[in-house]
Amino acid sequence: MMNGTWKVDARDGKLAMAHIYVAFVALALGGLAGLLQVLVRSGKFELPAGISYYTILTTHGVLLGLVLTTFFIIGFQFAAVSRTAGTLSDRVRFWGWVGFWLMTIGTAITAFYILIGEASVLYTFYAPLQAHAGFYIGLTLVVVGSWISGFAMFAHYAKWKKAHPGQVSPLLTFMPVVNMVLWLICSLGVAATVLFQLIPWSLGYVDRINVLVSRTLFWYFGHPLVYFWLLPAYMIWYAIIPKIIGGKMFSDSLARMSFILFLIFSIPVGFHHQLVEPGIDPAWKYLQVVLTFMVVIPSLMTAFSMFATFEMYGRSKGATGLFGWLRKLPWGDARFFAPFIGMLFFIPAGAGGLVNASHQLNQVVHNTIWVTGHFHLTLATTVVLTFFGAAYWLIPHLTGRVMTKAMNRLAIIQTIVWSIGMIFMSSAMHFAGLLGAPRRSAFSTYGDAPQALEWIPYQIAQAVGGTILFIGIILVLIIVTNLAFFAPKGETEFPVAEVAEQAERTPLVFENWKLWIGIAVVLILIAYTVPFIDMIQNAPPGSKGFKLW
Ligand code: HAS
Ligand code: CU
Repeated sequence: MMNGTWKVDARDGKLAMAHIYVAFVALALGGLAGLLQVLVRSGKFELPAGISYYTILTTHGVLLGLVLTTFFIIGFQFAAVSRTAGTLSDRVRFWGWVGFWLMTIGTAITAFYILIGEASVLYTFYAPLQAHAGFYIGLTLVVVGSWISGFAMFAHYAKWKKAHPGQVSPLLTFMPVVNMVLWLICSLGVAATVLFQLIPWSLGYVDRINVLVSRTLFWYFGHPLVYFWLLPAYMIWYAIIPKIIGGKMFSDSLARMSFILFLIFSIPVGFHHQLVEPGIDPAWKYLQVVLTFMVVIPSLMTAFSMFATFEMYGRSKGATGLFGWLRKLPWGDARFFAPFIGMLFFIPAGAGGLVNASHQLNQVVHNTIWVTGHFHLTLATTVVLTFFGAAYWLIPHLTGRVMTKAMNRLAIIQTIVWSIGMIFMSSAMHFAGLLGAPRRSAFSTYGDAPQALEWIPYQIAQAVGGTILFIGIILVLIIVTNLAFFAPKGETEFPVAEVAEQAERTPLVFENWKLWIGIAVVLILIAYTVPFIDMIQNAPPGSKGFKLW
């Protein structure tokens, strides 16, 4: 079943492609918004027709942070479970389509309210900023749709397990299941604040909102959200890249263990986004920072595992010396090159994350554009370049086409353009942030204050980088359109790696869901119960809604 010619069923392919189309449309529109932002922030450009900077910024964050990611991930995961656990049943596929349409309709509703200027509350929609209720209702549909798709994947997994008693499930089915369990547990938090706080408040049923509770529920969701984005990139690194380079996976067990560690540790850590927030006892912040450092471990395991895979492969091809194996890697293959550059960027990106998570250092960088620099390395480079690299084989596999040499070359150029653009933009953001430049802010010289004037060269570098990145977006859209509609017909492999011979057999314990979900729930209760009770018992009167745009 693990052979290279195994194909995703055409009907499952359609479901996956539907998600992928929406993802890339979101990339096109969200990328355009991003271009406008860096131009505005350079101070050399003003938005026409009285459009608000914050409307554009909300469009950008929602389309790229929430829509591109969620749609690509669910599409990719449907393809992955179909490829490795067999064709979806009609029922599972039907529910997959229900999920898709709910998410798409929800996205359209949310986008409508953002574009008419009724919801310029940014992608984190922090209270007391108040959007039109339609914004929150649209987002609710997106989340409910994603739950339905998650349950469809669980049902597919359960069917496989039933047909294969006592066997370890395929890695690329196990991993999507972990990711959807993670997503399900964490999105309960955002569902709670949206349904019980934000919607009644925006409809005027209640006048005031408990801001701290709503932000806490948001970050209970918001941090695992970033791992929901990251884990599909890790699926590609662990289970697909080794096959693309012609090697083997270092260890199946290690990959599963790192995913389980993400499931356990990625939720009880939301306070690291609230370290400067009053109303949370420092002891509880401390506990959640410790847990944040725990969730770094599976990323370090991943780094180790990737190095091991590359080195094992290089040495099997006769490489010598400490780094000789680097020369044996297939640099000319965009399916490898784009994700590899993503890995490389994750080294400084992850280091920046450790800075953010350190309570004292967070005082320096919080709410500065440093943080924006951080997530443009993690999400907009590491994760996104990996997704691009996957699209280069996934789309032709699903549409029955092949990538031409010319398109592969363009994809290599795309990766280089992206890297250059991001080095300019993200470095400038990090430096400007250290000098105190705020995030979530339109261009402002604060009455030509000397400190604000120091930021300007960096904001111009940001604009240069952002413009280069926009060219990168145009290039990837050209490639994706070609692969979906114009590339020559043919067979493209959906690569799935095999495990190295010397690796240990995978134990079944990784699929003891009661155990892992149980531990996750216990840690969540330990990390959140007392501070949450505090927040409710000592609640201030609450805030009315504000529309500051
Ligand atoms: Fe983060 C803020 C801490 C990872 C995304 N983060 C954000 C926000 C986003 C985001 C979107 O503690 C902004 C939210 C907002 O709007 O306010 N982050 C961390 C930590 C990690 C981390 C500790 N973040 C991510 C990932 C993201 C992401 C992943 C998206 C995908 N982050 C924070 C904190 C804040 C924050 C605070 C709040 C800041 C504030 O004050 O507001 C860790 O998970 C990072 C661990 C990663 C590593 C790197 C391992 C390296 C690997 C690559 C190996 C390379 C190879 C190739 C094999 C330790 C795996 C090598 C080859 C050669 C030849 C060299
Ligand atoms: Cu976080």
